[in-house]
Amino acid sequence: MTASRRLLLVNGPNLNLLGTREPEVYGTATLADVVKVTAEAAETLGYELRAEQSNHEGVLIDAIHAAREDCAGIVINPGGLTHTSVVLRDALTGVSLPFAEVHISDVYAREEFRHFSYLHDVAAVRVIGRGVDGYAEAVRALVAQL
Ligand code: CA2
Repeated sequence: MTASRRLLLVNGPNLNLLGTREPEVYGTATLADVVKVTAEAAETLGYELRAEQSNHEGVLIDAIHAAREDCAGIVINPGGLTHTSVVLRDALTGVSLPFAEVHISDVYAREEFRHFSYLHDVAAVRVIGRGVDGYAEAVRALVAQL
């Protein structure tokens, strides 16, 4: 498959815990469910999905850098790094791939420290507070721009 028909899905720290705790905030779907719905949305549009999750910032940066070689765009839920990481922002802008920022919960309805995103002004697409379905929405909106 050519680079133009592949997307990278990145899930950041603690998202491996999806479906195990805080269902009132994040729902009951697991990370495996997230990967499945996102891959299905991509495949429907003729794209293959590669999925990565890590609790380590450097591993996420390496995955983003690798996408430069063989992906057309990135769907990312950076978890808490959204609100803290210049490094992640620099990686995403550095590879010059369009990306969609996804948040399962409505960060604007939560604590003030979740209201700021280091990605807000550089993301091609932002999908916030739509639950796990937001990943599929992000794929569709991102692919529409490719
Ligand atoms: O709403 C989102 O998707 C977030 O990106 C999730 C992050 C949070 O820090 C952001 O403010 C919003 C947290 C991910 C941790 O996910 C867990 C899931 C289940 C149980 C515990 C943590």
